[in-house]
Amino acid sequence: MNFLKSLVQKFTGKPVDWDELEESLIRADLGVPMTLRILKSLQKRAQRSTITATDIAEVAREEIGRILPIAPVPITPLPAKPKVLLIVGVNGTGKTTSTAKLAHFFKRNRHSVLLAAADTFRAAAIEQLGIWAERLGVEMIRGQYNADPAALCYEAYEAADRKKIEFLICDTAGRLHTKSNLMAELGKVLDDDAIIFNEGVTNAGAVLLQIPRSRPNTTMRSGGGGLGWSGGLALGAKLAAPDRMMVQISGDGGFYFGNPSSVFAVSQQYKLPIFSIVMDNTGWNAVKQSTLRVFPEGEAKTASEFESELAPKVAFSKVGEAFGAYGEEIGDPADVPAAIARCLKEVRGGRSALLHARVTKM
Ligand SMILES: Cc1ncc(C[n+]2csc(CCOP(=O)(O)OP(=O)(O)O)c2C)c(N)n1
Ligand SMILES: [Mg+2]
Repeated sequence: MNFLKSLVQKFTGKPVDWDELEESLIRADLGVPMTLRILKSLQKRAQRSTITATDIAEVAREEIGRILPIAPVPITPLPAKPKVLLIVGVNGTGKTTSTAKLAHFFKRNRHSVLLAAADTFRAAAIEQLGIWAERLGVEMIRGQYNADPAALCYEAYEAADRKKIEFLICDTAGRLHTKSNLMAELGKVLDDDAIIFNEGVTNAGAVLLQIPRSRPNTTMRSGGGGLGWSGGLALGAKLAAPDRMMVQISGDGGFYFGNPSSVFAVSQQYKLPIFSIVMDNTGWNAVKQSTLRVFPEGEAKTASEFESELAPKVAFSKVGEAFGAYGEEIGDPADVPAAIARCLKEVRGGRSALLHARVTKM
């Protein structure tokens, strides 16, 4: 374990600084309860003798061992279809290496394995897994960078099923997914009375799943397939219920159909402040996905050209600003909570806010 090695290095040849140790353990992603257990056990030892770096590693190993199951459940294949192992975790925790280790383990036990390089985000991730696949002599399904990882996993599953492979291991990207993060943060701060106009298309699920609604009539979807309704509807609702927060959420494509300049002009003229969010995935993902469903191996896929990209350099928030609204653009999950707070403050203060969020690319 690398983190144990680095712990030993850090604490060798000096008296233990408990605060520093606590911080190191937390930083190693052990979590608060495990960190406290390790510290407690070490402090008990410290009453008897001086703690060294080796003690730290030993106790950490012991305490971690204690929470692992005594008899691990063996991973066995399913009777007639591939068993899927989806490897998830934050950056730098060894997902790709673990994928390779698992593949090696299964192969050694005479099982068939297929790998899916579903980390289509991090530079060189696909090649890194490719090297492992080659060394281990297992097949790997790869896509292009920025390709939809879910579509790739689906494709890999079909291949595994067709070839009667027992285990499919999908290596995924370790980054935070902005759209879920964004909606989860919004879900935390909206009150029960706020009304959500969910015009998301392929990202509609993130809105539905992450914003809890406990009261009736506080969330709306379109009754049909036509896009462009959410801005106008949010304005109308604000007219009917001036004291409630109206949150319009759409994709970049849907946003265009809603005549946003008219929406913000009306909002300004009639003092109807709403909170609008554009989940910008750089295009019409629905169009791309439906093309792939009809022609999974078609020309469009081969050329990676779906004619569904929208202008990549649009500053959507400026459309709102042109009509006196507050505008902001974000792309980093870390900026989400503060940006939402600023927007809500503006809306409560009487002017609309338009948050342009660059989410996971289609
Ligand atoms: C008025 C209107 N024009 C065209 C369509 C066809 N259409 C369905 S989904 C879609 C793309 C939507 O893009 P976006 O809002 O960015 O959502 P994403 O697919 O990227 O999740 C289009 C053009 C429609 N539903 N309504
Ligand atoms: Mg889109």
